Amino acid sequence: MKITGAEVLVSSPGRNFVTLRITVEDGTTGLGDATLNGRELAVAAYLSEHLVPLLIGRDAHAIEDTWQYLYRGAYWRRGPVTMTAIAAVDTALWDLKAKAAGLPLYQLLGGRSREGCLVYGHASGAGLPQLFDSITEHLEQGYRAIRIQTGVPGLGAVYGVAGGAAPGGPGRDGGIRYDYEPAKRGPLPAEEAWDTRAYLRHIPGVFEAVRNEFGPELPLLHDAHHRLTPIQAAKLGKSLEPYDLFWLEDVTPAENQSVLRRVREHTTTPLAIGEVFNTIWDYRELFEEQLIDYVRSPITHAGGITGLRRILDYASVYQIKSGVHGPTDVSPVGLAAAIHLGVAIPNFGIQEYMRHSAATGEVFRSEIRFSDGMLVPGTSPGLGVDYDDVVAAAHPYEAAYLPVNRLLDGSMHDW
Ligand code: CS2
Ligand code: MG
Repeated sequence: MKITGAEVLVSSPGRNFVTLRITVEDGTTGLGDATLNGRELAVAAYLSEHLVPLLIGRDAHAIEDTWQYLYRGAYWRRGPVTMTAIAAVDTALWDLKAKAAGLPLYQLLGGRSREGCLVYGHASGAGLPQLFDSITEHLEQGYRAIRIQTGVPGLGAVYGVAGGAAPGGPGRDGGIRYDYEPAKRGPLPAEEAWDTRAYLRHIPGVFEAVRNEFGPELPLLHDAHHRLTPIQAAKLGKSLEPYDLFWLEDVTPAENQSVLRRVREHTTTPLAIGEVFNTIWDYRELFEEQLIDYVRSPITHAGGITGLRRILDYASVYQIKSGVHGPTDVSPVGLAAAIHLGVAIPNFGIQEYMRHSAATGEVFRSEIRFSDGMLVPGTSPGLGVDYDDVVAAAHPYEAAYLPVNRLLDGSMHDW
């Protein structure tokens, strides 16, 4: 099955996406998600200038050899741009292989281990009334697990909180009223202000109020988004123990993996880390010292199905489960790949699902369905996603950046 062509497709139906489409000699195509939020064109160029020329003429069935060829052959290994580009190639080749076999992709990954992938949605609100309204809306939509993010008294915009969502008003494209798109279009990143002490004082009361309103059973998640020192993370994890979180995410920047030992010493709140990681090497200490409970890497940024599958098999040795990243900057192609892998692996935990806009759904026609709080794959051969070039062409790329974060004294902080 010789590769005869590969196109790098950039479109922006409300937000930027980069998609790789590989074509083989009989005209069949496979899709891969190459979207790296805020750095999309870096991956597009890496693909079009450096990887696509290497793919033409290769056997599309040789997925592992292609992965190793692109990983080792670059000499300059790892990193989000490289691994997102490799992920796109890998996912497209898996899509092609499953199409050649006439099977939905999960059948090539071991077949179903479960009916569907339990998902969690993103509820948010500047204050408790909006947050409660958002949680109620997600429950009414059928979500069975919910991440909650709120504003912090004294601060303006903070991560994860949809701004300007008028309770009762329609959401973007008629979707969830409180959905939140972090990347803002414009020539420079938006600047946000942060005060960790105000945040640490505020969050436990929010979870107490949510538990009082919605009861003890509902799985609740929260994302600290890399902003705490290890001892602050320990303090937060300990303060949230009475509220029995499903997980607390990205409590502290984890380039230095050993700092999670300090957090683990103080709290039993489950920890999820890894959405900014992109290789198995980023997890070694976290796994071998049981420092986390869920792996956050998405297929799109972890070297594709080949890369993430290897990471999750390694994680299963330590009873660590998947918690695959799934905000709207993972495209419907990357999300579909996550669901095909998620229904098959033995250590599935939960899948993030922030609904894409209707405009995105017109560019990417996906068979993945939301049903009974789960995402379920379709039965078509491959990923079950088609890309509409005509609709995509109506949405040209627009530069957009993730915000940056500064402490109240003006010094840079983690966003
Ligand atoms: C967040 C992401 O979904 C999450 O857990 O951390 O929304 C993250 O902020 C974005 O993917 C950044 O592009
Ligand atoms: Mg996160």
